[in-house]
Amino acid sequence: MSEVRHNWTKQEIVAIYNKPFMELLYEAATVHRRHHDPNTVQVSTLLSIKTGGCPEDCGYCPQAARYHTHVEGNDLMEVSQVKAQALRAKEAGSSRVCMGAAWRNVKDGPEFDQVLEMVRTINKLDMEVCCTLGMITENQAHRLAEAGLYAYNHNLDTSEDYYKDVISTRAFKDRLDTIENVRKSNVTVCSGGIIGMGEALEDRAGMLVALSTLDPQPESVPINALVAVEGTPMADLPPIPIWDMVRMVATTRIIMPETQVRLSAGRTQMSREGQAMCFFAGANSIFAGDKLLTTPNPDVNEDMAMFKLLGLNPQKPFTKVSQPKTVEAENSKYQPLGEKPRWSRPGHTIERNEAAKQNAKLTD
Ligand code: SAM
Ligand code: DTB
Ligand code: SF4
Repeated sequence: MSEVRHNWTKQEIVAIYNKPFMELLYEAATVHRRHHDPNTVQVSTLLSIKTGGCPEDCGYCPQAARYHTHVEGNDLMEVSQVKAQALRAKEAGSSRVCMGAAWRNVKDGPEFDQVLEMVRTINKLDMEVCCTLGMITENQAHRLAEAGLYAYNHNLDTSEDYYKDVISTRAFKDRLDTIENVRKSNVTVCSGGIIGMGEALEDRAGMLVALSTLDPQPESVPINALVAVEGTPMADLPPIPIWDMVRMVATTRIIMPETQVRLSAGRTQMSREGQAMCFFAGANSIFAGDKLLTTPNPDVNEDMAMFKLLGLNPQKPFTKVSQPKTVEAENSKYQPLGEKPRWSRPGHTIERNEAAKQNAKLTD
């Protein structure tokens, strides 16, 4: 019988998170070994294909146009540039490329067609392709699937309750709707969140309830530590203790045993010992490359040295799910529908987001 449960409660999750540290680690490592090779870690490379200028107000994000940050906006990258970067990532030992765009949602048209071509190109390099492009419709998910997309990243980021304190330009339900649309295609779901945004433990647990009660559970769950970027509303939040990261990873591993848990943003602040504890607690994926989307990440050579030290091996592509077949644009079954989906715009006021926006007006 499958060990995967879809009825976890917030109380149960809080109780797991709060276990004595050694018991938590032991339990998580035991679950990890039953479902995964503990010496294998999947390595993804992030590529920001469209940087900055985003209309959303996510309080953590340096790419939101309304805040004044170090990020300079760029147009969508060319397919040839993306191919060159993917080849570099492959040579460096990466099995997956994750392409991020600072969009609220995908719009049918030449830019989306260009992204579909990027997906085809990378899949033909025999690498897993992931995209994170904001909200998408079911038709757009099918078109990405046909192009050969392996995974779609769309984070819940925090609990439904705390979401209202972080973002006012869309609602938690919009995120769930996109995940549902992805699920209607053959693309795997990558969804997780951020800790260190000033949320309570109940919010961390609330996010894990929302993720673990999805059926099926996401194939991958990134756990990010907030990268506090100057100019964003969360610039002054203190870094989270490593213990919180380990507890979050361990709890995620226990309640989502088959999922790949990704130790994501925030690794530049973590020692090797800290990261080793996360791997022991069940993390089995990382983002590699000297940049995340717009902020620094550890040097690739340092990561490879850490892998050697810990006896970890990079996971081969398509180990968990087989490679999708790419359908060429001219043979596509799905045509653009030109839909105008009604994603919500709650538009409530979030004090710290408002203050950062006002500050940006003064400094621009
Ligand atoms: N615009 C799309 C969206 O929001 O879904 C895709 C790109 S967005 C940058 C992808 C994810 O990056 C966010 O959901 C969030 O989890 C993460 N992220 C953004 N800024 C971050 C930060 N400062 N620290 C940690 N994670 C961050
Ligand atoms: C995810 O969960 N983390 C990645 C990826 N999915 C797209 C992004 C982290 C971004 C950190 C801030 C930045 O570099 O802009
Ligand atoms: Fe835009 Fe995504 Fe950043 Fe939010 S997280 S501001 S949607 S790029």
